[in-house]
Amino acid sequence: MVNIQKAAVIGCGFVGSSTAFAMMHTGVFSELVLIDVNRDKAQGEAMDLSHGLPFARPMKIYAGDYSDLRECALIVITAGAAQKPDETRLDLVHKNVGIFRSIIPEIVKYNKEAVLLVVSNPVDILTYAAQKLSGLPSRQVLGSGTVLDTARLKYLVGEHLGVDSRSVHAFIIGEHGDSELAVWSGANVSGVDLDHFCELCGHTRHRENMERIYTDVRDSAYEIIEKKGATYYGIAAAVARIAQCIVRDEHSVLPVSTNLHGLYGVGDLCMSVPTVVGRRGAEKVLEIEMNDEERAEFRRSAATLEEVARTLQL
Ligand code: 6V0
Repeated sequence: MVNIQKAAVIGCGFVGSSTAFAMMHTGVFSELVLIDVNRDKAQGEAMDLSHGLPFARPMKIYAGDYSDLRECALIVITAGAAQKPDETRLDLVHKNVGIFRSIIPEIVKYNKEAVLLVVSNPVDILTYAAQKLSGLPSRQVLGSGTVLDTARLKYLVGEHLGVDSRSVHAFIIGEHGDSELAVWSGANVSGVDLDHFCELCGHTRHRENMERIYTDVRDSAYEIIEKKGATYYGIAAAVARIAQCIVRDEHSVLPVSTNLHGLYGVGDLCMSVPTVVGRRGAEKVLEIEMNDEERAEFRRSAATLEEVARTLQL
């Protein structure tokens, strides 16, 4: 039996603790378990977060161990090494797959019903690893994928056009990393085709501007890491949004990382594409329209990940 309002965060570093903070403020959880290999860190974060509870909704936040995962409906995994300046997300792969080899069996020992939400990088490869290592149905194991990158895209397009980023409908898909792509062909502002909206705003050099925005999105993690050492608030907000979709069974469409199982011509591999997210995890993967150029870029992104996945022996 799971308690739909009980969740856990494994890994209480920058990302895990910020995610716990964002989840606490959604008001939809009654219990949040924090687990870290460094127990003091988990305890310190739990204390600090709990002191903010008089300003939030009543719930319990505590440091626990794997047996406390019983009854959780959602387990968020942010444990692992983070990118250093000049390191790509794919550089982290062997270190973090090693950590997942110890964490995932512990999770399924106590809970086979929770949705596992992978955040650690490289998120697509680690989502795939978590699917294989857990043996759970693949829809039950998803990654935060390009939900953050898509938020960055919406924010920058919104700034460029002077509109609320929530009115911008566009997706970054593929790898959460250097080979990701923007699906400009389907982008719109509340139903108005993006090119047309740009013209209405008096913007010329559309392609050049969108190219710049895409590059800024793709490289923003590098820039933030260069300036402040890590990224965590944006991803925390993205994870809290996904967590809320799961707990409230919202069936929202989000570009989470999920196993494509042959869709888009991609085999047994996790990548981000728009997906219906609800109580059972990645409930339906959508095959969206793309132009030929985007399709070719998507295939290149898949090939990058396939090459890495092949080396892992999962
Ligand atoms: P951090 O601040 O070093 O925290 C990592 C935490 O994991 C530490 O507290 C460790 O003690 C803990 N940890 C390590 N091994 C284990 C283990 N076996 N069991 C339990 N806990 C463990 O890193 P940070 O929080 O900045 O980043 C965490 C991960 O998130 C990294 O892999 C990042 O690359 C990744 N990010 C993913 C993003 C995304 O969009 N998906 C965005 C930002 C960072």
